Parts: sequence; structure tokens; C-alpha cells
Amino acid sequence: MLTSNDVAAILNEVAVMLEITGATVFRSRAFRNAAHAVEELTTSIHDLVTTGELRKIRGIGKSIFSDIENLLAHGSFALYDELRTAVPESVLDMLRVSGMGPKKVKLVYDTLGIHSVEDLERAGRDGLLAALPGFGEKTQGNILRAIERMKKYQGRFLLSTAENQAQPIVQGVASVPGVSRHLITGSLRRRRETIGDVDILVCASDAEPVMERFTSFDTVASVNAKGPTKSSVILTSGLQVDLRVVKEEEFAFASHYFTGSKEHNTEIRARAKKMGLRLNEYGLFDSKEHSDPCGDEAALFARLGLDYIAPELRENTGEIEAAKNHTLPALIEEGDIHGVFHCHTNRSDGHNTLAEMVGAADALGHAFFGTGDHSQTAVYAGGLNVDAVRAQRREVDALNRAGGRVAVFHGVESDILADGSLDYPDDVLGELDYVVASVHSQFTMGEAQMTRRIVRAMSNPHTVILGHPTGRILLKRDGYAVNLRTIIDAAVEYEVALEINAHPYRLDLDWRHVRAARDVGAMIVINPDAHNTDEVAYVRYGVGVARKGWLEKKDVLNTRTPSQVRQYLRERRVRRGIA
Ligand code: DGT
Ligand code: CA
Ligand code: CA
Ligand code: ZN
Repeated sequence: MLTSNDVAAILNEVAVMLEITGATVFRSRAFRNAAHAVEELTTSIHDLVTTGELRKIRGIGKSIFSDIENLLAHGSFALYDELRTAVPESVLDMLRVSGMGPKKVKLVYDTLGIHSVEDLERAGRDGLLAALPGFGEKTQGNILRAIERMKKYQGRFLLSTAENQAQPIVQGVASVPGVSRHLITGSLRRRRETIGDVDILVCASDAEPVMERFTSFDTVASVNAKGPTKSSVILTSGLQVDLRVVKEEEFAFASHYFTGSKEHNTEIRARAKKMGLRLNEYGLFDSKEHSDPCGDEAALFARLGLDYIAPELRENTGEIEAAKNHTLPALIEEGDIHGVFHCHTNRSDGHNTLAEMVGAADALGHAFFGTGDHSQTAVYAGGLNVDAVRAQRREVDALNRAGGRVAVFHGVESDILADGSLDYPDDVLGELDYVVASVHSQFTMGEAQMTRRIVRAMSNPHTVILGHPTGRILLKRDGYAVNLRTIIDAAVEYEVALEINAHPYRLDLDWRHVRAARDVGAMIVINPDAHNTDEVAYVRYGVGVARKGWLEKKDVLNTRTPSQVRQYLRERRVRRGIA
């Protein structure tokens, strides 16, 4: 059954195809507006169509209403079918190349007959794109680089996507009679930001029914391998899932081996070898080829003279040495998080009211919640003008006076303007509990200029948090050029917390840099950048990043209680001379 989001995606696709086929701006805009209206729905689109209520929503005209009706009833509508015949799918694929909007796609299609990303790449290499109106050498170069990037990312999935698709399969396999243990291993267990394939490990007396169940899920598109110990499938999404079935006495060894990383495994094997032992996925063998059983991974590490190494740390970045010396960090856990700061409400581009967002925080057991709506320059995201900021202040105060379980902090996500200034005058910034400063524009600035811009924003005493420090969008867009070493030093100097943006599209700051920030004592804060109530829970993806960055509870601002946060903000204001 199609969800509102599916319907919105199809309406958007229609809008794009209309543009490519040269329909009037009004026509494509009507579909875009309708898509937007559908995205905003909070009740079931099926109910709204049945009752005709949908017709009353702004942005849904009579003819689009009937299109949606047909779409829900028959899976398509006349115009959609027509357009899909007129515009080959490979042409639409070009939209996935960053920098290629509908207008550019139409132009290359009409003038050069370019039909696909491959055509586009060839034309770029031949220098044909640069000659087109509105392109030029620079755009051509950008497009070629974007295609490179796309190829590099192809075949990888977001952590959240892989996890959501793996979950029902793991549950299904685990419920097969005779399965005693099950575990997701590989990069997913290590909480990498993107996932090549999913690795599942199962302990079962009889492998056959497990493999049978594994290969027969609805979501399986093809079966690559099916054997007594290993099977491998490709899901309809293109995601590969590997399953291994092992015996009880092999489980600890196999779980360690298949969790990886390869680099960590190589080091661990070398250590075993030095001790006169041979380690593989089946056991830890002495010179007589005898392997004593290990109940779990902790026992395996102990046999190698090591403290237990959490999966997130197994990247061969010093964890084995630290495990030997008993200097591994006591990693932060999800339960340590008492609240989050950077969240959007429907005052800017969020989908829910502040009260609803606070309700979501409450449901997660959080003790505080911080707003972070967009600032006035971010017009495209419904940024708040000064009056709106003040109106929100009153809303926050009223909620706090009402004395709910969740303390509300009032902040904004201020755009960092091109020159590094913030988006409100100082007196307005001073009325807020905190400011998250983020770059949302002019991503192509050179590294030196971008670094100066961000450092200037951090030096503003009102800036408490630097939002998504590199601006990357995983699998889509690399971060802007910025010297993170300088940013990390500025974070210490100006007492600005660096955000781990926990939105699974971002996971920015990257865990490798989180570790560097920790090493010099920078404060870190984990924020979900939630745009609806469900996304507040994204904070847990950020906890994975924090753990990969070796963070302890004390390193993270939002492990503090509301009164500790209040005290921190107050004392910081004094230290920064704005009390
Ligand atoms: P991915 O799938 O690219 O996101 O990354 P992983 O780490 O999940 O890699 P994958 O699926 O190829 O293999 C799962 C684990 O199995 C890997 O982390 C370590 C182990 N493994 C696989 N191949 C080798 C190998 O050739 N040598 C060693 N030592 N371990 C391996
Ligand atoms: Ca894998
Ligand atoms: Ca694999
Ligand atoms: Zn942002």
C-alpha cells in the first residue's frame, strides 16, 4: 500500500518529468506544491481520499485529487503513464548527479540527445558540456566529479537503510526452531556510516530450515548462494545480505571474525601468532591443533591478554594496544543521553509543533529538549524572523511554566553568513538559551576562506554549538573544504561544542575527527537534527559515531541533566563575557 511519502515522491517525479518534457512552469509547480502538501499530511492519505477531505487541502486541486485517487486505487494515473513513456528512466537517472536539475537535464537531452549518466560522462570528457549555455568549464568539471563520486558510492547503503532492511530478516531467521543465538556482524555491528553488505551470524543445530527461511523473504530479489553454512541474497533494494550458520562452539570465534574489521582481524591474528596460537573463524588453536571453547567474545579477548574491545572500536586505530594496557575508554551509551539540542519545529521546516516534539523527547525518556529552527536568511527552510523568534520564546516559556517532565531550551540554528557573521543582531542572540551555528550556503568556497568564515562564527560568544561541521550528505555530497584541525582548535579556544549530527544522512562530524577533537579536549554534542517526532530517536546513530570516536559520557554535553546544562550555559556566558 502506498504511503503519503510514496505518493509525494511520485508527484515530485511527475513535476520533474513535466519540466523535462517542456510543460508550462505552472503545471509542474502544481504537482510540486501537491507533493509538498502530501508530505505534510499527518493523517492517512487513504482516509483523506476516501472522505474527499484531501480535496480541501491547499495545493490539491480537482485534477490532482483525481490523479491521487487513481494512483491509490490502481497504482498509476494517465499522465504518469504518459510521462514515463515519454521520458526514459535513464534520463531521470541524470537527476541523481549533483548539480543536474531538471532544466539542465532537459537541455542536454534536447540539444545533445544525452540519454543517460554514461552519455553525460562521455560528453563531459569530450568537453561538449562546457559549450552549452549556462554550463561552462566549471560546471562541466563539477558534473564529472559528481559522476565520479556517484560511482564510488554505488553499492553502498546508509547505516539506517541497511539496519531497517536487515532487522525483519534477522528476526525471521532467529525465530526458526533450533536457532539458539543470532547476531548482526560486519560493518553494521561496527556502526560504520555506510554499509557494503549486511552480515548475519546464526547458531543452529540444523542449518537447512534456517537457509530455507532466509532465502524466502518477500524482500529477496535473488539468491546468489545457498549452502549448508553460508547463503547470500540480494534484496529488491539492491542490498546484499550474507548469512552464516555456525555451531555453538564456533560462535564466539565466528562473531569476532565476521565483525571485523579486516584490519583489526589481521592485527589480532598477528598477536595470537606471537603467543604461539592460530586464530580463525572456527577457533583459537594451539600447536596441537586444539581449541578450547570460548563462551563469548570477552573470553576470546581475555585468552589473548586483552580487555573486551567494543565492536565500534575494532578499526585497528590503537584499540588493541589500549586493550592490552587497560586504557580503553568507558564508552558513552545511549542511556547516558538526557536530551538533545538541534531540532526543528513547524515554525521553520519541521513537520510537528514544539509541543509534539517535546512529547517525542518525553517518550524517549529525555529530561530536556532544545529547539533549533532555521534563521531568517534560510528563506527556503522557513527561517524565523525576529518576531517569530520572540513568539517561540513565549511558547517555550509557557511550556516550561506548565511544568512538564521535559525542560525546554530555546535555541536557533543560525546560518553562518558568507563573512562568518550570524544571522541575527547580538541582542536577539542574547535572548536565546543557545545558538547552533551552521553553514547552509556557498559550499564551494575555498578551504582557507571557508575555515576563516566558520572560525569567525565560532568566535561569536553567542555560538554554543557548531552544527554539522563539514556539511556532508552521505553517499551524495562530500563536505565543503574546511581545515578541521583549525576548527577543532577553535572549538577549544572559544568553548564551542562540535556537533555530531546524528541524522543518518549526515553523521557529521565524522568519527575519525571526533577522536581528534576528543584528544584535545573539545566538547562534543550529539543532536538528531530532527524534522519530525520520529527523528528525535536518531540521536542513537550519533551515539554510535561517538563510540567510534572513543567518547566517554563526560565528553558529551547532552549527557548532562537540565540543571547541569543550565549551569554550563550560564558559566560559559560569564567566561565568554556576555553575562
Ligand atoms: P562492508 O560490508 O564493506 O560495509 O564492510 P564489512 O566489514 O562488513 O566487510 P565484509 O562484509 O566484506 O566482511 C565482513 C567481515 O568479515 C569483515 O569485517 C572481516 C571479515 N572478513 C571478510 N573477509 C576477510 C578477509 O579476507 N580477511 C579477514 N581477516 N577478515 C575478513
Ligand atoms: Ca558487510
Ligand atoms: Ca559480507
Ligand atoms: Zn542545518
